[in-house]
Amino acid sequence: MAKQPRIVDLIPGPSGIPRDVTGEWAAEANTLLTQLSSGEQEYTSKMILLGDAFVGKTSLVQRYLEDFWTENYKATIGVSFYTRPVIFPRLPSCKLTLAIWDTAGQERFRSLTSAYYRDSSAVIIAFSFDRENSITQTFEWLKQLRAEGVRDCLIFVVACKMESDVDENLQRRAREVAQEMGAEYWETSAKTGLNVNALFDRVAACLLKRSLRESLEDMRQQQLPVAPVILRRTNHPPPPPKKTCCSG
Ligand SMILES: Nc1nc2c(ncn2[C@@H]2O[C@H](COP(=O)(O)OP(=O)(O)O)[C@@H](O)[C@H]2O)c(=O)[nH]1
Ligand SMILES: [Mg+2]
Repeated sequence: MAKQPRIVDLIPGPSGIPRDVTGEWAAEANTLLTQLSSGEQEYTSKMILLGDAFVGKTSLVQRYLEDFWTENYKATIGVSFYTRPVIFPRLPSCKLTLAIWDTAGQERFRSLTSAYYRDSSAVIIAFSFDRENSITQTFEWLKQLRAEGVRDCLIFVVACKMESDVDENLQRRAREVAQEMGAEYWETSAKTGLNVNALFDRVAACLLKRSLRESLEDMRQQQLPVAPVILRRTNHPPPPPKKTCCSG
């Protein structure tokens, strides 16, 4: 798939959660950047797509990477891996490469794919309303991720195929699921392109900011002054040890 850089300037938040307004985001990221003494910052962050088969994961990635859509279903075998450089015009000295891991949702590939979960910094847990069971299954996918020791990972619960209306109760349920997981909730359509770029831009922006924070933390750790050794000065030599019944 294509590797043209994606230029991220606007980072809208999904409806229903607080917006991470571009201005605020860039201001905070800039502050972090100025605190880092080295100029250029280049990062690679891994994100992974999980979710039941047929919910629309591969189509989402295809739309993001190639702006391409097809009705034809082609099952993902095991794992597919892509990278995409992301450029932030407001932060010209930063570059992020998104490493995108698209996994197969079929049970028979699960043991194969779970080994790829490690070191994920962000996860898209996808579902679609036409496969009702896939909503509850999102918890299973999160469990799988945790079982592989992935803890500190940004979670995005993503509804796919949202070009047509869906049952409001199911929609509410999906929002609750996301809230329970401490995740952002997004509604997308690979078919129409609805929110697809916005979602990946948001993931990239969050990951860049996180990387900047981590770099800053590392730098601070390295610069921590060594705890001073306090030498007690005495004018007199210490008194000789008292004789006890057990000594010399
Ligand atoms: N209507 C509609 N169908 C979609 C959309 N995204 C994917 N599909 C269809 O859903 C099926 C499964 O898609 P795919 O991306 O392969 O799912 P995956 O198994 O989760 O990777 C395919 O037939 C796609 O054409 C969408 O946004 N709208
Ligand atoms: Mg797939």
